[in-house]
Formats: sequence, structure tokens, C-alpha cells
Amino acid sequence: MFKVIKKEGSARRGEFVTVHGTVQTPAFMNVATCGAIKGAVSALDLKNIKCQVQLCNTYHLHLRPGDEKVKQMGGLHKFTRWNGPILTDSGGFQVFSLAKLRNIKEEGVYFNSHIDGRKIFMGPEESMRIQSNLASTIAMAFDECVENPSPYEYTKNSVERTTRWLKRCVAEMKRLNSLDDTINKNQMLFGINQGGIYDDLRVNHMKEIAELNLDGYAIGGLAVGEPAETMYHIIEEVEPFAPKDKIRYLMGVGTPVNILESVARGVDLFDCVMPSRNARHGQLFTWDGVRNINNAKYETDESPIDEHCDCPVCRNFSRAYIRHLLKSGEMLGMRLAVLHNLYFYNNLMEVIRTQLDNGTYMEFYEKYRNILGVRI
Ligand code: PRF
Ligand code: ZN
Repeated sequence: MFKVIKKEGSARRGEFVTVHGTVQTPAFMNVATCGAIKGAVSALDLKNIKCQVQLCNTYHLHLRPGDEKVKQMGGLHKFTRWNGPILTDSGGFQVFSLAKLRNIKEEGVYFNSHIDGRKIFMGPEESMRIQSNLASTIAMAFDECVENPSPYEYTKNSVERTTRWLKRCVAEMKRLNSLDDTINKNQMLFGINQGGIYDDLRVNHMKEIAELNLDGYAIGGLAVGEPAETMYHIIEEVEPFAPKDKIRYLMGVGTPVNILESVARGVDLFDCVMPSRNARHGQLFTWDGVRNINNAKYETDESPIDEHCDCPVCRNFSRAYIRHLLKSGEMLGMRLAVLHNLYFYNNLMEVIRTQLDNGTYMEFYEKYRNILGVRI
């Protein structure tokens, strides 16, 4: 259940209630593709970095260790020891971005595993069954994320198929949630808006899926190479047609500035590999902008990564030490950098929520959208 507590322009401060706890929104989901955040971060660390929700991937966990195995271990919550909300992505996007030799048919997608090349089929029913075995809090609908650019006719046919797939997801999830041996009988389902960069396809699709009374609505198919301005424009186009009383999730986005811009346009939920991936390469997010810790000027710098950050890493370690660890390929360097970046993202969301509570979000947005993307 989702409740908007406060609004400022299109921006929303909300609360999303799940069987695994309540999520304060706007919120960021921490990406744990295979059941772990890359950078040796476990469930034991998540409270310290203000994590509210984890995101895991259907495609990866189906290939390894196998969703039946995860079910045997009691589901993802018991398996990973994270008892807060978990969202699983449907596999649609990963099949299209990772798998080789894929073949899209009405029934689903035939593809070769990126691990051992074996032939696999995944359609809406398979994706729902896998996500039901994983027992995540929220399952995502099985969709096609068309590449950018894609021709109008291709995109139109693809969106129509994605709608038919969504209806099959709804039916299959209903069936699975009523079975005796299903671990999470309250599993929720989010639909995904597609339509590439075409306003009319986007709006028509959002209107169609809004009628299905789903638990949440995602905007997919963005941040796939189009300019940021195009992405903001699409969000503005579809936002009026997304149900007001349902949570809105912008998939795979983005930089801190992308998040500020999208919150201002009515988005409640985000996920992105950027904080963890960039950390592993020494790119650290701070309230003064983006710092590349590999720079020689930090060789003997005793200050923390971010002077304004209260995270466990900034309270204890210096720029010089973290730079040295990363340069030496020490696993601890990656771990500390990832912990700081994830804390930064989760804390940014907390600050955004406080600004919305106080009715000062637009002022905050005007100031920080010019700062957070600067390279320092
Ligand atoms: N569909 C799904 N997952 C996704 C996307 C999508 O379009 C994106 C697009 N940025 C990220 N993750 N199922
Ligand atoms: Zn920090």
C-alpha cells in the first residue's frame, strides 16, 4: 500500500507499506544482483548505510544458484539474512542486455546463458515462477526494454507485446500467490511502462497499464543512451497518467542529479549500480561533487572522502589510506569506497525526504543540482 504524505509541485513524500516493512519515499534501492552488493557488503552492513530496500535479479539467480535452490533455503530473505523489502527485476532487461543470441517470440524469449551458453527460455510465466520461488517482496513484470534508438514500428509492436505479457504476469502471479507452498503469498507486482522515446506510445501504454490496478508502476526503457533531457521529458509526459495513489519507480537511474530532477517530476523510487560500480573505480560521490580518489593530489591527504559525510568510512579513514588501498588492489579499498557511496545515496534520499517534509525541496533542488555533478 502506498500513501502520499506531502507534495511539493510534482514531487511526493510518501510511505510504501510491505510485508517486510515500510519504505519511506523517495527511496533508493541498493543493487545486490546475485544476492550481494558487489564490494563485499553483506546484510550486516546495510543498516549502517541507511539501506531500506535491496534489488536482486531474477535472471542471475535463476542461472546460479537456481531459484529452486533459493526456495529450498527458505527464499531470498532467509538465504541472504536481509529481512527488509527485496525487489526482484524480472529478467527482461538482463536477457536483453547480457544474453547472446536471443530470439523474441510471442511466448517469451529464447536465449543463451552468459555463463555457460546453454539454451534457456523465459516468458512471463517463467519469470513470475522464478520470482515466486525467490519470494521477493515485489516482483517486476516481464517486459522488453527496446534499445535506443529503435524504429517507431518496432517499438509499437514491442510495447503491445509487453502489455500482453503484463496481463499474463498478473494471471500467473494470482495463481502462484494462492498455492499452499508459496513462501510469500503477498508478493506484489509492479508493471513497467515502455515506448522508447515516442510520447504517444509512452502515454498510451501508461494509460493501459494504469487500468490494471497493480501495486506499483515503473518507467523502464530509459537511461539506455538517450540524452538526460529526453528522459526528463518522457517522465513529464507519462507522470499525469500514472495512478496518483501508487508508487512510481524509475528503473536503473541514475546520478545524484538525475535523482534530484526525477523526484521533482514525481518519481518515488530508484535503483542504480552507479554508486557501487563507480566506487570500485575510485569515483566517490560527495556533497561538493564527484571526487576521483585516484588523483595524485590525495596521496597524503588526511581528510575524509567527504567533509560533510557521517558514514562509518568518513568517520574513520583518510583519503590517502583509501587511495592507497584501491591502488594496491586491496579488497578493503573497494569495500570502504562502496560503503561510502551507498551511504551517500541513501543519505541523499533521506535529506530529500526531510526537505519535502519541510516544504523546502525546490530550494534544495535549485542549489544542489548545480553542485552534485561537478568533478572535484
Ligand atoms: N526493464 C526492466 N528492468 C530494467 C529496465 C527496463 O526497462 C531498465 C531501463 N533503464 C533498467 N532495469 N525489467
Ligand atoms: Zn562517507
